[in-house]
Amino acid sequence: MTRKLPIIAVATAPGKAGIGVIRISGPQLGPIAQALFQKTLAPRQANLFTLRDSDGAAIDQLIAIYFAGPASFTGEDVLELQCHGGPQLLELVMKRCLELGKDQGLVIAEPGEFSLRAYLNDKIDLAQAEAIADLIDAQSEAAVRGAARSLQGVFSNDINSLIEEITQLRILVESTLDFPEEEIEFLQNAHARERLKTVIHQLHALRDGAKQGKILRDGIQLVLAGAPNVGKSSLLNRLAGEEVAIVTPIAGTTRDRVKESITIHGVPIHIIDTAGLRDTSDLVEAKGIERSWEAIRAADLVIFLQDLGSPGEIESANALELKTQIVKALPPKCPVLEVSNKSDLLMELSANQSDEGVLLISAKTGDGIEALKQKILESVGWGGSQEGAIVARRRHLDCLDRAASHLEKSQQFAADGNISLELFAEELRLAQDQLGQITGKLLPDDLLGKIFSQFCIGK
Ligand SMILES: Nc1nc2c(ncn2[C@@H]2O[C@H](COP(=O)(O)OP(=O)(O)OP(=O)(O)O)[C@@H](O)[C@H]2O)c(=O)[nH]1
Ligand SMILES: [Mg+2]
Repeated sequence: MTRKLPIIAVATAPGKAGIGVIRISGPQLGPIAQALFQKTLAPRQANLFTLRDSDGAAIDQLIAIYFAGPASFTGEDVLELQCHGGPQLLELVMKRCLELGKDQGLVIAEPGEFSLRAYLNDKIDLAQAEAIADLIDAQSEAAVRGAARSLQGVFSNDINSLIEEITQLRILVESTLDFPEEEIEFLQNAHARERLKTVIHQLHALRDGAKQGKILRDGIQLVLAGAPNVGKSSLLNRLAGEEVAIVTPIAGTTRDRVKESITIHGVPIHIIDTAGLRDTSDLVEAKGIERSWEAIRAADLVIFLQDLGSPGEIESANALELKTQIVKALPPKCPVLEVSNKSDLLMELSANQSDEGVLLISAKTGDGIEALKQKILESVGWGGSQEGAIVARRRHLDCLDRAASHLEKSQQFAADGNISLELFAEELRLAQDQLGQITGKLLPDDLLGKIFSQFCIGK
């Protein structure tokens, strides 16, 4: 994981393009640059070169830029070769570089190895390294901006200032540990409880922000579920703005899940239209329905769609039964949005009049769709503002959750009648460890390998 050999990889996407960039990083690239260009390159200058094969034949005319470590992305010496962007050509340039760098041990980089080196050389912390990957994978403009903010260190700075405050509190507490009789007095004089309360408050705010950041990064898996013919596929088409799924008046039209991604106010929403839920003896339909349940079990949000056009008693009883089944199948904390479709069939009802929190829409006319979009964002806890938003991952949320629970425990050990400064301090330490894992301080090695191996090669 921490090999010191020089590494090389194509940094640009595969395929044909105007240029393709190859990046080389190593503790000392002087000899490799010398072998490639027969001269010493001045740092941070564009140098036009013709790269030649061992027999002198030209491979490409390229621009080389040399960054002397530590003032480079990885913190090591870095050579960037801007070649023409053909896959075969880049392969040839790579091959020639590997030949010329053989004596220095030049090898092909592993996925994420450039970013890993940047992290290990303290150029960026772990949350920033992750933000690079997130910036590249961003699915919306808002996600790009969020990732850029994380990369600039906005998220890391918040985490670090929280760690700093916990450290201060720990220093205070631990310096009093040897004087147990002064515990209560200490807590009062040092305002330890108030300070802890403030830290918890800040952590909650940070967690709320990270929750938004996770939505921005990953989007929301929105499952359209309900009985056959209620208009699930019509709603998918309406939200997507095109005819993605087949719509017919025949109950049981949709079999396979139909997926389409949209964005609502910059938030990526991955919509999954499913087979209508009912008892059936049709083998194909039954398989489709099993897939509907699978989708519901993995959802971030389920829209339970009903048909206003068939409001009979049997239908209502069936809908209630179905809703109970869906709620049972949901993953923890997954909200269900009850929506009634075909409001156009009920002229006497106004489209935004809702009955016990049930939203009325018409997939056919588009009535109520804007309100539904708002409701979708609200239901998953999207705060509405992208200003200052960062991107975050499940890993970050888990660390923040664990840190919060340690801080809450430490609060218990500072409560009257249950005071234990030792346990108070210990919980503070555990909370601090969790926060440190976000930026990469105190991270187990195997976890580090796992995180970076998910990056693509050349990153
Ligand atoms: N009047 C009216 N008809 C609608 C509306 N939405 C859907 N329909 C009709 O209802 C029928 C069923 O629509 P679909 O979208 O195929 O319903 P579904 O829930 O996907 O059905 P399955 O795939 O069979 O589960 C079609 O004839 C649609 O044209 C609506 O808002 N108003
Ligand atoms: Mg359908």
